[in-house]
Amino acid sequence: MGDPKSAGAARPDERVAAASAEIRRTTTHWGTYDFTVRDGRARATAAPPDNPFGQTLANGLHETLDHPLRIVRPHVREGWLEHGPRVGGNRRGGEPMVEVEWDHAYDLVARELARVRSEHGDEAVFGGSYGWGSAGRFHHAQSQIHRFLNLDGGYVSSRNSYSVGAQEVVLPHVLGGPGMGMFDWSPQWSEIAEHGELVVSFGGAPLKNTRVNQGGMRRNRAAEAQRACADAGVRFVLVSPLRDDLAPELRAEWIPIRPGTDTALMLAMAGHLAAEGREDREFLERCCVGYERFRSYLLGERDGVPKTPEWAAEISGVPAATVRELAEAVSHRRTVVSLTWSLQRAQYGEQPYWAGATLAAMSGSMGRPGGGFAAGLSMTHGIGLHRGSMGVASLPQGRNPVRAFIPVARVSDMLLRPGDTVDYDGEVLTYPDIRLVYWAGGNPFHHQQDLNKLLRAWNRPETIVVHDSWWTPVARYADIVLPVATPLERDDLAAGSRDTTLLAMRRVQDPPEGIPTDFGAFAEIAARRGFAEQFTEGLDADGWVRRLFAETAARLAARGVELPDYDEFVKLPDGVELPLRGGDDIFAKLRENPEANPLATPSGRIEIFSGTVAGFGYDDCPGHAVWLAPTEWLGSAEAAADENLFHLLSHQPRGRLHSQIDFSAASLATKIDGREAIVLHVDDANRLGVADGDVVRVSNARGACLAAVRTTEGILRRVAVMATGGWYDPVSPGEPGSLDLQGNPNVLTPDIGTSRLAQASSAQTCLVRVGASPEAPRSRAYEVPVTRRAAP
Ligand SMILES: Nc1nc2c(c(=O)[nH]1)N[C@H]1C(S)=C(S)[C@@H](COP(=O)(O)OP(=O)(O)OC[C@H]3O[C@@H](n4cnc5c(=O)[nH]c(N)nc54)[C@H](O)[C@@H]3O)O[C@H]1N2
Ligand SMILES: Nc1nc2c(c(=O)[nH]1)N[C@H]1C(S)=C(S)[C@@H](COP(=O)(O)OP(=O)(O)OC[C@H]3O[C@@H](n4cnc5c(=O)[nH]c(N)nc54)[C@H](O)[C@@H]3O)O[C@H]1N2
Ligand SMILES: [Mo]
Repeated sequence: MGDPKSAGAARPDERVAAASAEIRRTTTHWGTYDFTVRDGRARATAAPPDNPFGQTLANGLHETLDHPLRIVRPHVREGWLEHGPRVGGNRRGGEPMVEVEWDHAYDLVARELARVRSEHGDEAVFGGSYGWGSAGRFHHAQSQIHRFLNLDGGYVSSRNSYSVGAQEVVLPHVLGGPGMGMFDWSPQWSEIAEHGELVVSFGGAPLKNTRVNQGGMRRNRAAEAQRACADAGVRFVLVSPLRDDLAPELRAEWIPIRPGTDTALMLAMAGHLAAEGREDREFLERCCVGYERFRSYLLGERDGVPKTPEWAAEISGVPAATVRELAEAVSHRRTVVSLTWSLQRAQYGEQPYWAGATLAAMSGSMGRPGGGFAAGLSMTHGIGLHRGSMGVASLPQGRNPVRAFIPVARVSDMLLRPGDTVDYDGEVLTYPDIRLVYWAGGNPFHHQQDLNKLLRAWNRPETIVVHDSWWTPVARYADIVLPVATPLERDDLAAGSRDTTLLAMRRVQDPPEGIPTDFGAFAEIAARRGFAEQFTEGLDADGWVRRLFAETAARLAARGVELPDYDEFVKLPDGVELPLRGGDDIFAKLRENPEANPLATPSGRIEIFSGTVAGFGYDDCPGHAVWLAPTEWLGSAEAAADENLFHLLSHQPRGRLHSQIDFSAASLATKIDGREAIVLHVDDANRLGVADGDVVRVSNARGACLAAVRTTEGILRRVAVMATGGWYDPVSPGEPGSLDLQGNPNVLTPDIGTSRLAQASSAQTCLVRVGASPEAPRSRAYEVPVTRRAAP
């Protein structure tokens, strides 16, 4: 195996012709790839020949495996190793990490779990462990950690997602069903191509977002599916601060809008339809409840403010004539009201979703083919391509005896304010007193807002255990790090969500010597905790993958679909194509017969007004869609007084998945001199006296980072866009408030809930000051942190 730090990594263009070379195919969240393997090591990465769009994020993938940033031994933070766990004031991230023996590391984790559970109870363990992890049904990190912690006595969990946290909570009240179900109820691209006439796209459907798909994908088809709509003559209107949010091939009209004001625009479109009597009265009366009450709000009968195009123009910056024209078009044409997920990742993020669903219900297109409401078309690859799922088996997680949970984005508040209460979807939750945090497969130093607040919160628990494969930010900020195999070093079953291929993931190479999978590490700790047998059920990883395959085969057989024998299946490079099940078009059925096909809302209808939500009495999320001015936006007095204040949007990166392998060639190619870019309008850059490539300081009261300027004319003035996922790289690691050199927007974003209803992330509600930076120290995000060996 050799020293992984010196193992020569092949160049991406090195297509090996040697006779001993072998091609191995496996799947990642960003696609299926062929690896050239020689002498047991991966030498080159390529997309399968029939997937020309698939290469985007693969560039250099094999080079990440034997990279110096790989963690090859367990490590313990120096202060923790020498003085043991302590409450509060820990210096995580600011002390050297000390290499220890595997047995020692496993013993430490097992003893610490035992101590915390006996001294403080099972509610003192936080195992929410949010994160995308990797593709694979068995080695899925969240399933593994949750199964492990459940058998160990349970854990405080987290609910909902960063992706769609507001939609998941509000839409069940409005449209019924699980909030995630909305993806399968949305009109699909093929239906839009066939029947649709107009797509009004709030925030767009950027192709960069279709480069990823949870669980993987066999072929990238999103670009062709979108283009088929344009070719069929569907008109696209892009309402977004950023012109790039729709592919140029769609020839969209671009309506720039102030961030965070889409609700006002939608309400004014609805208000225009109401004032003109152009709404779909028949559908509203038969299939919806609460329209009259909403209508009186639109007309200003209750608050004295009619929601007119002029009113919305003032708020959103979209000219009144455009609002009027758009409203008319929506009511005349078969229309999809389409929203990106990022609209809800903002303060009052419930509102654009409720307003969008309401506008669609008024439009005449809801429940008709190729029309209606779409929540997240193309936000990951499969959404809009397929409805339903293949129904592949997953690892059973068991039962969690601990009831306490948090809305996922409230993690810092939980750690900072044990015993305090928080409103959530009609409940009052109490934050538990967390002593031990265990994370596998996620990176809170990527995903959480207000990283300086997170750091203060992160320093409170007694012990933090992390599994990761590289020196990622979350690994650097742990007390005990257990390095694990990467997905390219495991055999598994891949089944992407809303994908149609069941594929064998074949390990491309073995992990560095001694490195276990997450499963292997948990099995070792389970043995020390006395429940190895329950955790493994006597199976090794191969046995488990075979069991999941057999279970899948049995499920499919019941649906009349036959799978080959497992040993035959793993040899099929193209896997098996499977039919999807589930994913009804519930709105078509509702329109057809609401009595026979009620929605899963209290009334069985679309709840334009929800008595349930109104009954919660939340001032920040009343009983129907409303406009509420956010605390940070370009319409604020603060922004009006200072033209160097910008609205910062932090969107998904085009060169990687979140923060994963941020040091890869594909990710570095999107940076400028190893640092994240900030996109500014040319006029703004000129006014600030900065040009392309210059380093600027981006700051507000919460924090500051450096970023490199990239100018364009395709952005609304006074808006700045940064990609998420650059590895947090503070000048003084471990010290809250320290300048981040990499350009991680989450040192700037606010950590506030969307509202008392969903408490979801509000990352997009963020004003920053941008100014030239006299100094531009290099980012050291990809340097190996200070480590040492334990004294013998
Ligand atoms: N400002 C701002 N912040 C955001 C967003 C935004 O739009 N703006 N978007 C939010 C959204 S939608 C999301 S989904 C989150 C994403 O947040 P995360 O899902 O937490 O981000 P990832 O970078 O995917 O983190 C995965 C981590 O797990 C590790 N890993 C991968 N596979 C495995 C495995 O098999 N085992 C183990 N043990 N580790 C593994 C990776 O190395 C990485 O450190 O970010 C959110 N944060
Ligand atoms: N390449 C790549 N693709 C990904 C991911 C990734 O990490 N990398 N992550 C995946 C994940 S986990 C998720 S949840 C999805 C997220 O999907 P989204 O959340 O929808 O994606 P974003 O890229 O954050 O935002 C899309 C666009 O919305 C626009 N926007 C932001 N705020 C506003 C606003 O107030 N009004 C309007 N009209 N537009 C606005 C921005 O210009 C932005 O470019 O993406 C997925 N796809
Ligand atoms: Mo997400």
